[in-house]
Order: sequence, then C-alpha cells, then structure tokens
Amino acid sequence: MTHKTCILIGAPVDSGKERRGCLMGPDAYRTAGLAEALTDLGHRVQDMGNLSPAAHTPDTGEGTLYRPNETIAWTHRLIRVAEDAMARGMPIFLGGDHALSLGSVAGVANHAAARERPQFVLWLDAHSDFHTPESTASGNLHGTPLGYVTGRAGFGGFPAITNPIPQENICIIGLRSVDAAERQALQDTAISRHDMREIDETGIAKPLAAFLDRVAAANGLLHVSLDVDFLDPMIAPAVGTTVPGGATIREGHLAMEMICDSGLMSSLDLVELNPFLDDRGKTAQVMVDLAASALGRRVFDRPT
Ligand code: 6HN
Ligand code: MN
Ligand code: MN
Ligand code: MN
Repeated sequence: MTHKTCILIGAPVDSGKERRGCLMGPDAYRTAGLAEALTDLGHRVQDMGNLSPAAHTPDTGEGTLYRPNETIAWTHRLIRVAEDAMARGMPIFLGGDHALSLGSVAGVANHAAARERPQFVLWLDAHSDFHTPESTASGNLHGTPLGYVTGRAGFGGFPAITNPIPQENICIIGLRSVDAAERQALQDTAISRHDMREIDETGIAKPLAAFLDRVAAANGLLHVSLDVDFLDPMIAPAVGTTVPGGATIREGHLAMEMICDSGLMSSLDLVELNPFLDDRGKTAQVMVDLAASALGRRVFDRPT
C-alpha cells in the first residue's frame, strides 16, 4: 500500500458513559506499540499527544444526560482537530469512549464536503449508537454518535451539523445489542445494518465487500469507527459494554485486511478501550494489531 502520514490524536474522552477508564485508552495504545507498528510498515507517524475538551461550564449532575457539557466541549474540539488533520494526513483518533465520534465524524465530513467528496462511514460495533439525547434510556452519550452525524433532531446545545452523513453512506457491522428506540428509528433509514447472525450465515467478507465497492464507485472518503465491543469479549474484555457473540480475531483481521486492500480508508477511530478492565494489556494489543492490519501488515503479499 502507499505510505501514509498517520496522525495519532489522543482523545481521552470519558464523559460518554458512567463507567470510567477510557481516558487511559490513548496511553494504552502507545504502550502497546501503535506508533512503532505503523512506522515498521513504512508510514510516517506524528503523535499530537492527548487533547483536552474546549472550555466549558462544569456539568452539574442534573438532568437525564450524563456529563453533556463535557461531551459538547469535546465535540467542538474534535471537529476542529479532525478538519485540520484531514488536510495533513490520515487521522487516527485514540479513544476515549465512542462519544468522541460525534466530533471526529462531523469533522471529517466537513473536510470531505469542502473537497466535494462524499463521506462514507463504516461502524464496527455491537451497538448501533443511533440514539438522540431524547431517545437514550441510559443517558450515556456514547450511544448517540450516529444519530448526531446523520443530523437527527434533539442535539440542542451541540455544534450544528453542517454536513450530515447521508444514511446510504453508512454501514454498521457486528450488531447484537440494539435498543428498542434505536431499532424503531433505524427501521426507516437507508443505513446498511449487518447483525452477527448475518455474519454467522454469510461471513463478514460479503457485506463488507459490497459496501467497499459502493465507496469506491462513488470516489468516497471512508471513515472507519472501530468499537472494542465489535469483538467478542473473550478476545477483547477491556470494554464497559461487553456483549457475548462478537467478531472473532480472524473476522476482525479480515475486515481490516479488506479495508487496507481497498485503499479507501481516510480516517480511523479506535474507541471504547477501558484499560482498567483489561487482562495484561491483551485488548490494547488486539486493537493495535487490527490497526496495523488496516494499514498493511501481512504475512504474504497476495497477487492482485
Ligand atoms: N457504544 N444502547 C446502549 C445505550 O446506553 O444507549 C449502549 C450504548 C453503547 C455505546 O457502543 O459505544
Ligand atoms: Mn459504539
Ligand atoms: Mn458498542
Ligand atoms: Mn440505550
């Protein structure tokens, strides 16, 4: 693959849910050797260190949402950082919980619109994260990023979405926990949704190849959002929202290898790693290995 400038952006967002620990994620990825793995593959790596949220009024604990002000402040900061990083290379957002994707995806979408390129999003997750602040039952905003970036109503107080991701440009793979309100809302959308039953029946390659073909045909930019809980908890225990029956290590790597071969990925989120819940760093290592697969690590080159 062509060598990239990988811009590592530490986004220790921990306001998207009540269980704490994702703020340690960026340093766990560094400890597991992410920069070295990418450098070994021939890429240039720039590490921007860990960001902080924009200035904001402290959350009071009142209301149904958990720490909305802090998540709004992160969203402001990450939109700007994503726009800036896209102009310089391939941003890799080191989470942090999935609330970081309100900002990362909105920011890359602004960049794509400025370049007149369609933005596509691949969401690898047990969950659909399609809530709004009005539909969430948990109050945890990490369950809302796809609702936000598609321009759903109910995000008062958040930065206005200027370039919503078209529903037909989104593909979710790995689903096995979707709340009733999300299922209802997704029913009427053109978002492609692939649950674990479908992966069991057809394999992961079929729906992923179909989506990558669509991105390529549209000359699109591709943002990949990889939630730790896409993977089975046996191989990736370090996440607060484990759901049994997730992707195997080979399904994860095959997805990353196909993404790499497509040459389409323009930005990446690594989210929801909670190192406080890890087993001797194994989840951090799996995530680093998957990122390396997405950026060209192979046993043998394959004939093209
Ligand atoms: N994630 N649907 C649940 C909720 O609380 O809204 C779980 C969200 C999980 C969030 O996967 O990043
Ligand atoms: Mn998620
Ligand atoms: Mn999830
Ligand atoms: Mn929920």
